[in-house]
Amino acid sequence: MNDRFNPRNVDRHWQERWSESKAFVAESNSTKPKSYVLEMFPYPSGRIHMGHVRNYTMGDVLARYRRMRGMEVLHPMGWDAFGMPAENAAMEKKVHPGAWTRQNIATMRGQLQRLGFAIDWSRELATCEPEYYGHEQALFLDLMEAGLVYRKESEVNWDPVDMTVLANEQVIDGKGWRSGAPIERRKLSQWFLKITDFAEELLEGLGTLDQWPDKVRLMQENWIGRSQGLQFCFRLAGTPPGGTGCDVEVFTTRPDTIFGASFVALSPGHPIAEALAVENPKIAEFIAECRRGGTSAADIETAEKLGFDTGLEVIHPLDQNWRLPVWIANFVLMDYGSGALYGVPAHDARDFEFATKYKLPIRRVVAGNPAGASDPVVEAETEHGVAVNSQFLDGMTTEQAKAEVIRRAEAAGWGQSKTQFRLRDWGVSRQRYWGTPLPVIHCEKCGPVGVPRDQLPVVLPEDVSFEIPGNPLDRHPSWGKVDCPSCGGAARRETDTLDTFVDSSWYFLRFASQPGDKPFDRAEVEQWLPVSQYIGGVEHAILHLLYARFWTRALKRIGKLDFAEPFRGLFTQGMVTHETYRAGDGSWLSPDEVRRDGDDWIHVESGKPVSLGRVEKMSKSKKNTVDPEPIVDKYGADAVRWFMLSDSPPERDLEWSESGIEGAARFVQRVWRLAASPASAGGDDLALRKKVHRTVASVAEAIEALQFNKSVAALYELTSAIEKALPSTDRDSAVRTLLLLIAPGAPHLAEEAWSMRGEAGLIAQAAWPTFDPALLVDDEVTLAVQVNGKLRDTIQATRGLDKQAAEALALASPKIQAQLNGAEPRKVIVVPDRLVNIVA
Ligand code: ANZ
Ligand code: ZN
Repeated sequence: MNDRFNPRNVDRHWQERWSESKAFVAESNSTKPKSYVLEMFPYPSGRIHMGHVRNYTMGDVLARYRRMRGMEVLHPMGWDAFGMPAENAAMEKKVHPGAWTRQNIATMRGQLQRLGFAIDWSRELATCEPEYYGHEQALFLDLMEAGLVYRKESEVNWDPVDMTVLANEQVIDGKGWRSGAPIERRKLSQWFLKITDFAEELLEGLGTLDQWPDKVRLMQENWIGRSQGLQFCFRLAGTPPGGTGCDVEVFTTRPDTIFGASFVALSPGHPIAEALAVENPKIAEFIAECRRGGTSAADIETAEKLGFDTGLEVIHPLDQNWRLPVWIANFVLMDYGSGALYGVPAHDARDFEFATKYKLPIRRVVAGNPAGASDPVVEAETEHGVAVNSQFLDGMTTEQAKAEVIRRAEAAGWGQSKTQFRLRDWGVSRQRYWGTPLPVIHCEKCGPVGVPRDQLPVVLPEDVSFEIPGNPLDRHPSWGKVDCPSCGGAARRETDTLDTFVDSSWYFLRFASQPGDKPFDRAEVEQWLPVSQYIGGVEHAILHLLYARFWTRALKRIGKLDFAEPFRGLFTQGMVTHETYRAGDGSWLSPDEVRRDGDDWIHVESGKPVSLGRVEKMSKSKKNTVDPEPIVDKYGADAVRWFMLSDSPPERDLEWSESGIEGAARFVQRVWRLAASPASAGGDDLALRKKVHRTVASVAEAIEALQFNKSVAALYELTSAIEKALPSTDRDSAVRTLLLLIAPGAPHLAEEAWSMRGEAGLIAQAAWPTFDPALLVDDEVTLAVQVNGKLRDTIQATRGLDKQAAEALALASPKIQAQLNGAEPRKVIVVPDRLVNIVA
């Protein structure tokens, strides 16, 4: 027997045993209660980073724990394997995106296996393989047949030098990230999924997600962005009065401010603006100017306000003699509301900025109270109050005035109440190679036609080059040439691929069920889903989770599933952070380029002083990353796993430190020494036995609440208690229980010690220890003894002592007898298990 635990040999040994015995293969047909534990699957960027290690360790502890609790656990792993980095690598390193991706997967799979995660590798999948994306194409066709897919012209970021479409994150300060060329907005015909059909449901569904963090639900709520307001039409001046014609439709959430309107603004993409541009080159030029710069809402929000007065005027709906000028303005979004608004500079920040710049009237129509009606407006006042300078609305509260304007508009027929969502339909077209080909064929005669199902998967061609920018699918000599499935004439394939968020919108279904001939088997999926616990980074709080929720609801609507929400529990873990270091010239240095020298830091190579920066999220740009692999080699998988669990609450950031990992490694050895100590010759230790039972209860409670640091703290305590205890039967059994309790977190150590002690089977498959509730109560209590209300002694007593016995005990105390000095107590008050007060 070894006196040191040696992970170098042991880790691999147990990993092989688990794999041979299929210890973590999930049986869909099992009659045990099922539990689906899932961590967000990784993008195969090259190597595992500490964030992955932390994320997957948490899920692993839960999965292993639930298995020990007798559940059939599904804990799978796969690869979110399509995406831009593979194409960038193809351009830079001249390697095929597929080869690059598959190589990365092989490396990262090995790294994950080296950490001993209890994963059902038989269900591994990679979204870049036709065995996966072919089924995605089938699901896309299902949604298409259900009318949830459409094509529409939409703006993209166009890089005029690289001649390619850029994603929003590739536009930096309005310029292409590679070319540095100013980005233009271009219109392209693109595919959309009708997520807006589900806006109300997705919002309401948040109310059922009581095992999600509040902050994530709030972020989703804001993203869906439900607004209640009024939609109405302005008539252009000069059009005949009356009638129901609609010249400029607007949406407002503040109909109460209608008498504060001072202009109407159209989006540069508004049909009226475009029609005017045909006649007027100045307007055309202005629109072109607005198109420069990124398409993201944030880009538009922060850009300087630009406007162009069209010279047109509209009639105020509540005053036939009142004319408002019609402008074209860059801050009006084409795809929100009606693509037009009326501006109220006094009560909207953007309108205020615009009106100030273009010298348009600023008229107060809301005040804190009626007396403030003529107070000057020095900045936009967006708070609610009472209506002023607003004719029949004067004196009404903002809410009353809103309702009154809507009532009048509806009664007179010029407008109607409207619920507007900020959520946009999901544009899924990407003009890229490394993604799921959209299963559509374009025919001159028939229009876009879905690829017949017996021709799926539409496989990406392998023979492509990335020498020239743009989408290689567009240039491929033969891949795009096909016959129209409907008329048989010559047609061409769609060359757009799907947004990779589509791939991650249903992978959790495919993990649960993997038939060859369809995306999933409904009955099997329903065995496992909803996912019991989903764990991942908060950076996915909005898009990924919303898209997955939508996709699930869409499949439910078309009768392919019977549940609406895919993830019952959600946990968002904190980041792994590290100190940062900078050389004298300001450049970042990595942790292994520096060394500590007393309180100072030195650059190893040059010997020059280094300044210590803040503790920040590990990132390549700040060079403060620590590669897990050499750490695992040095300390073993269990020490790394243990450190990931121990130092901070899982939702908070965890600072990586050398001392932290060393502490974890020492703990592993301490447990090993206890496990290796010889069995005793017998004897009881009731105190230790109680400690064990309490620890069993508290570790289970902490793991179930995902408070891993608390479970670790309880195990540190138990370990110390065992170390201090004298040999006894209770001590032997305490060691055995300790091994079971650490098994989810430090599984290699636990298995090795388990087998060394001659226990049968794998500890990974052993039953979680039970506890006796009677032993949880501490039956010693501390009684405070007072004389005339002053504390004079504390005494240990058995819990539940009756009043007489407590009184006798208190009076027997030498300290109390000294206090009483022979006097007879006049009265004794006893609060059971707490206090004895003697009045003398
Ligand atoms: C008049 C008004 C007065 C407005 C006021 C606000 C404050 P939310 O709350 O986000 O739904 N708006 C309407 N269509 C727009 C578009 N296509 N692009 C940009 N802005 C648009 O925003 C609704 C408000 O945003 C609307 O209410 C409208 O301005 C503006 F004191 O109308 B408001
Ligand atoms: Zn055709």
